Order: sequence, then C-alpha cells, then structure tokens
Amino acid sequence: MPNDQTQRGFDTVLIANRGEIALRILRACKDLGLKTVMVCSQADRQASYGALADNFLCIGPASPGKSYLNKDAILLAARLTGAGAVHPGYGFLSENAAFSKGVEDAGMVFIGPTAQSIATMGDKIAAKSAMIAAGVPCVPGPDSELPDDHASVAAIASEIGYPVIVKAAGGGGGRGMRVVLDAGALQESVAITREEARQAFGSPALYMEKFLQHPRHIEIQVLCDVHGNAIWLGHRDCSMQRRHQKVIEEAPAPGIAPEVIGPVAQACVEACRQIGYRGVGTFEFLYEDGGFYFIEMNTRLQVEHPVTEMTSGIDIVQAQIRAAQGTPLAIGQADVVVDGHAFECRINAEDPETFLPSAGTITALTLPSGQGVRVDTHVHAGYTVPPYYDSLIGKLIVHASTRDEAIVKMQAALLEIEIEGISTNLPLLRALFDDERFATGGTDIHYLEAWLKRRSAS
Ligand code: MV4
Repeated sequence: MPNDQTQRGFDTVLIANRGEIALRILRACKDLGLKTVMVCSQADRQASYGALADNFLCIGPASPGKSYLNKDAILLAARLTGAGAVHPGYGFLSENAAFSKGVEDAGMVFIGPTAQSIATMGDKIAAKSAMIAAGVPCVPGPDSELPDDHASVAAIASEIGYPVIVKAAGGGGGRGMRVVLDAGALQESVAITREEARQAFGSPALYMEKFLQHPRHIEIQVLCDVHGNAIWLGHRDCSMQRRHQKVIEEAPAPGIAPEVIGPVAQACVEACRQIGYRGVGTFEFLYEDGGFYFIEMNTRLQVEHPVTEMTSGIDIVQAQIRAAQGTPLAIGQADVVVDGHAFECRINAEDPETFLPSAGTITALTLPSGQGVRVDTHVHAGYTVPPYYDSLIGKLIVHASTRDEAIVKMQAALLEIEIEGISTNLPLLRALFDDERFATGGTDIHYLEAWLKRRSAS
C-alpha cells in the first residue's frame, strides 16, 4: 500500500547523495537500525564512506546528470538492492517533484515531502499564496503573476513603491531576480527577467515584491508527521553569505524576541498542516526593522541543520526518517527547548582569496574535538576532492551556553583544524570570527560582501 501515508515501513534506505551529507544520513540510518545502500558516481568510487554502507553501487559517470541526477539509474539501483526508501539529501534530486513521485510510484518511500508539496513550494507564487492563506507574513506585493502589459505592471510597482524586485516564479535561491530602482528602469528589467526565466526555468512567469534593502536572512525549521502533527525546532540566522552561498550559520538568530518570532513560527506550522506537509522543512524569511517577511520554503534537509540539532537536542535526520516511516511525532511543541547557542562554519575546498574551487588530495588532516565541538565530514588524510561537485568538504559546528562562549569555542576550533594539500576557506572563517561587528551579532545579508570589498581595497 505505497500510498497509505500511515503504513510506510521499510528496513533499507538508499542514499542518493555524496560527501558529508551521505555519511550524515548513513549514520542516522544505522542509529535507527536500518540497512543502507549508498550509490555513487565513478568519481566517488574510492570514497571510504561507501564501505560503511551495507551495499555500495556505482550508478554512472562523474557528471551529476549521469549519476546523482539520474532518476532512472537511482530507481534501478533501489530495485536491485531491495531498498524500501530513498533519501535524497540536499541539492541534486532533493527538491525534484518528479523524483519524489517516481520513488513513490515504484512502491518505495521518498524521505521528503510529497511531489505535490515540492511542486507548490517550487512555484514561488503558489508558495506565497499558501503562506498568505495560513497567515504567514510575506513581503508586500501580489501573490499573482505579473500581467503582460506594461501599464498594469507599472501600476503594481507604484502601488508597492520603489525599489521593487522582480522574481521568476520558477526561480529561488537567488536565481532569476532583478532589482528595479525606479519607474524608468521597469519595462526593460521586466523584459530581461522574463526572458531569463523562460530560458532557465521553462516558464516566463514573474512576480513582484517590495525590495528590502538591508535585511537579515532568518529561517524557521519545522518537523511534521503524516498524522497532522507539526512543530518548529527553533530558528537560524544565515545572513553571512556570499553570492547566495552561506558561509556561517547560527542558532538561534541573535536578538530576536520570542514574542516576535513565536507567532510567525506558529503560522509556519499552520501552513504545514494546511498543505499536508510531511517530514522536515525550512521557512526562509527576510527580517528587517523588526518585521518578518516570508520569501521561500525549502522542502529538503538543509546543510545547516546541525546548528538546530545542537540547540534542540533533536536528531533532525532521524526524525525525518521516522516521519517518512509514518511514525507519529514523539514530542509536542512544549517539549522543544532551545538550549545555548550553536555556530556552523562551512569548510570549502576553495581559494580563500579568489574563491576558485581547489580539487586535489588532502595530504594531512587534523580535526578539532572536545566538549561542544562537532565535525561533519567525509574527508580524511589521503582523500582526493573531486573537481566535479560542490566545494563543501565539511562542517565545523560548536555549541556552548551563550553566543559569546560559542564564538570563543569556534575560534579555538578554527585554530586546531589543519587541512593540507588543498586550499580551503579556513583563513576567511578565522578572520570572520575575529571580526567585531560579527561578534556583536545581527549583521545583514550584505555584510560579508562589503567586508570582502573593504579587505581587497586595503
Ligand atoms: C529578496 C531580497 C530583498 N527583497 N526579496 C535572494 C535569494 C532568494 N532566496 C531571495 N533573495 C532575496 N530576496 C525582497 N523582496 C533580497 C534577497 C537576497 C538575499 C536573501 C537571502 C540571503 C541572501 C541574499 C542575498 C542577496 C539578495
């Protein structure tokens, strides 16, 4: 009965991903007594974490399109190995509605939301409508597609008030959007964004919002079962980013009063119930001048989930898998207690000045440890970072009673960690944890890029 949401037992999980998250998921499966199948590309055949799985299969060439994005190859591997569920991790097929449907149509469980939920949140206009219906505060601007005629578009823009931002309905994560400063730039900006949207997303549909000029990026983590129970596990600040790539994340977001975010989070949970959301999800907000404005919902496990694990004490990947099995949530909202403060540094194999990827062999590796220090990584001395994938090679996570103590702990951990043989962004991370404004907390989404500009000028 693959479509009965409450009868979804499985004893073997196929992990359709690579690197640190593949290992993270493998560990959660083992904790739950589940067997694992790991699939990989030819470039990852040597990866040592493969040997930890009960089954390790190569499904195609290095090119992601032929391996980690190859739905048929993954479904075939699942069938051949008797997997009852597929975990997509993040990136790759994790927010692909057709893949969720393909897995479930094949009689297996997709460890993630339904194809319907993924499709709704993938359409940013539909997502915004769903949020408005649940009372989630959104950025000013209509939850409908921009009309074709310029006069109507101009009327919408002046109603919102400049500056506005034009976004592709099929975009997200910073793709397919353009800021418009005044009425004179509107017509051309809309035309260009429409063409880009048509090319990139196969749909010219656009929508318009008030452009917020100095927001922070704050997100709310939710967890839902298939019985109508939904809770939130706290919030994170992910404002420290460059070109839409997060560099440092923390939980909780500093300086946010519980009475301000509480009702927003309650509305997120209500939205989950209304759409029949299942598993884990993240509501992304812009936070400016004391107000929260929904921008997108991510329907996957996120890279930065560990900071919420550290502050909530909940293993989010285990919880996600249990939810997929149809197990009712074991805890209610009152059981969620946020304890202390956590930071995550994303460690990337890249040049710390130019940000160019740095593939190659790690010749020596020293990892920090100790109370409240966690490293999520698949790499080791002798590991070769392939050039074909994302440059993330690991995450350094610390947890302490207060934000100030967590900063000190991260500074020490960043001095302990040594990675030789490839370039990494560790020098950048060390410099940021020594930055006074960052130490104060609450820097906005533009802070890092402005900081880098100042640094290269001096
Ligand atoms: C915005 C915005 C300002 N105003 N929307 C970028 C990624 C995508 N999730 C939405 N994004 C933005 N939407 C309005 N109405 C500014 C951004 C934005 C941003 C948001 C979050 C984190 C980093 C960012 C970097 C540049 C722009």
